[in-house]
Amino acid sequence: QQLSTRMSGFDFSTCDPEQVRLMSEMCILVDENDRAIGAESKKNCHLMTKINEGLLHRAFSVFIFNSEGKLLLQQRADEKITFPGYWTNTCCSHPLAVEDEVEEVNQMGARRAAQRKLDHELGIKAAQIPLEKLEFLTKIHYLAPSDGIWGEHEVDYIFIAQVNVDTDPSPNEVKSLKYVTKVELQEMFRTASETGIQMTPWFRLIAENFLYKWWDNLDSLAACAEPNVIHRM
Ligand code: DMA
Ligand code: MN
Repeated sequence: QQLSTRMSGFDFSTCDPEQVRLMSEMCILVDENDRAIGAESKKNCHLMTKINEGLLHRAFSVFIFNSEGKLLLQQRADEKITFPGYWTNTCCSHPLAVEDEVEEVNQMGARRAAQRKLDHELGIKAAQIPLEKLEFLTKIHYLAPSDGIWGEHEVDYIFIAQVNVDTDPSPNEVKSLKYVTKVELQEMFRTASETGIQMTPWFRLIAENFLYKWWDNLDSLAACAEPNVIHRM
């Protein structure tokens, strides 16, 4: 234990072993214009000390709406090392520095990563979310601390799909799921400080700046897309 603490600079000994293992996945490092410039472990990409040195990585955020127009939210598992127990959009993670997931044409790498994590986190099978069913909206560059040690600094690819899915969440990824209307989500954000419900910073940013406009246009999302823009928040 002491050895692992010394080697990693962080004591993972009380953490969920799978979440610790996932910290060695290799994320894609990018510059401010989302040009791939290398690869770095998920752990280093999310350490505030490294973020403060300028480390920036590629990520994706998926928003799934059902046929009634309700948004599927997840509460992150307590086992998550960053933002445990927080409520957030349907699914987020990172395309990895592997051949299938670095492909940039038509955002193929990020689409494949999204399909992989929708299954891994939520048990949504790829057949229910074909890659072309993910509507790519835009990219958002943001930085957000989690708890002092950990944080996010990402170029985040935003995807939306309206599809009824079957879910079977992984307990060390997802604590609970729920569908919300626009009014219910606005109420969650508005009352978060009183209810003690924690909402992830990227979800709040996206909600405050983009989400409701997209939500009103689920039938014509292509017209809302800004595929060549990186919004700085
Ligand atoms: C990281 O999500 C991605 C964004 C957009 C915040 P995450 O912490 O849920 O990643 P993972 O599921 O890979 O731990
Ligand atoms: Mn990240």
